[in-house]
Amino acid sequence: MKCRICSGNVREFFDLGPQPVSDAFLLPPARADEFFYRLRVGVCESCMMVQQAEEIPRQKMFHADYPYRSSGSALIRQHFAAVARRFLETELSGPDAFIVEIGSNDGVMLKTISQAGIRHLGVDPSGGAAEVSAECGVRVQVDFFDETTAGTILARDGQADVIYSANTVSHISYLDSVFRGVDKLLADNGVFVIEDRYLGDILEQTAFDQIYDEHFYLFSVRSVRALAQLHGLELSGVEHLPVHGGTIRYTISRPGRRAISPEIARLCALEPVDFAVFEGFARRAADIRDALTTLLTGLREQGRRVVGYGATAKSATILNYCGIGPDLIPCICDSTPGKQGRLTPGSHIPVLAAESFAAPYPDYALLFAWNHAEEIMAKEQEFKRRGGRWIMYVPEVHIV
Ligand code: DWN
Ligand code: SAH
Ligand code: ZN
Repeated sequence: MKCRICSGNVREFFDLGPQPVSDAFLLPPARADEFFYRLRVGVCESCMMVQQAEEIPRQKMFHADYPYRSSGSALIRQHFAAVARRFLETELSGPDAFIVEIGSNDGVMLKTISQAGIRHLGVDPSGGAAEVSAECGVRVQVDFFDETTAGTILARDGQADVIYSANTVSHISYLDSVFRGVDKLLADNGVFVIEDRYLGDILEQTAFDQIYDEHFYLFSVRSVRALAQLHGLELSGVEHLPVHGGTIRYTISRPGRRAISPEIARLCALEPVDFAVFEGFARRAADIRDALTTLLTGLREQGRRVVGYGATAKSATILNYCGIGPDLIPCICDSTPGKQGRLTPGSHIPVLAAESFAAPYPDYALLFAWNHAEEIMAKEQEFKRRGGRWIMYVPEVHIV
């Protein structure tokens, strides 16, 4: 297997078996022709980028019915409002400033920029989410960002002071085209700021559910530094954030334009280079699978009712890798309108409205949205008060 970034040799370390499109929630009844592919990941021996073996067509994942909405979490809304305010105070404080966001989804970040009257453009192929953002006053182009899109934006709007992208760049297999586009579009002193799940945290927490179709790459400081360098740009800053269970904000700029943060070298030195670390991760994931299925089977035998909480994209990996279906988890409660009334991909568990969680409360709730544990547990205190227990599987299977 060849690296999609640097053409180096990629060593596979984890085979998660047949997996569906993680956000393809099905209208019942389930159909026999559902799309599956074999999810395998490896690490490049040269640039250290963790990546999938097989690419699936981008239109299968991102389209008018893509259901995820960033604004579904209050903490995520706060996070992106703070990101926007910081840009407004710094990079966007000059005259006629312009920001482009790749993967703007429902406008959770650009809303604040738009309210400040600053020139902006969101680019996102998910038409339904884009519609929501347009209703919030966000200017959006329903498109996949790549070199061609960048050319169109440049000709129409000019260069950008900031190109921002959260939880999206890792979703794009064709990063060569994206970086050529960024190189065209970015002003000389501009910044390309990427926020994405951090490989270091994923390995440490054995959060193997962060591996699914959309997460084509798992970024580390080493691999993003190599990626920027390959495209004539420079990684100048990194910030480690708690969002989504562990995120890094990478600041990429033109060589020599910004001071290089010492945090880059510090984090790189902590990152794994030994293949055994990746093999150990895959072994621990298999242990989690065994412990979780044993626990759920035991609870079923005792006549306990266990429901799921949060029909995340991540849950597709857990459910399909562990072979968990409606016999063990009869339903998953979720606040996203576009997921409710549908079946989870591959595992065919009905998704119900968040309100049905209390009607009546189950004995146990399996928390698939573990990255939002604090927010959800604060909201669902009554469940605990009535004797309900949360089942967690990160960093290992445990009950709280
Ligand atoms: O990277 C990605 C991130 C940003 O979002 C995408 N590839 C797809 C998606 O991943 P995910 O589905 O794993 O994201 P979340 O944020 O863990 O999803 C949380 C789910 O839980 C949503 O479906 C909404 C739901 N939820 C809920 O029902 N009640 C969330 C909260 C906070 C709640 O209170
Ligand atoms: N930035 C938001 C949304 C992340 S979900 C957040 O952090 O919460 C990933 C988003 O990337 C989806 O809305 C999807 O439609 C979008 N996306 C996928 N490929 C893209 C591409 N090539 N260009 C722009 N957006 C893309
Ligand atoms: Zn490589």
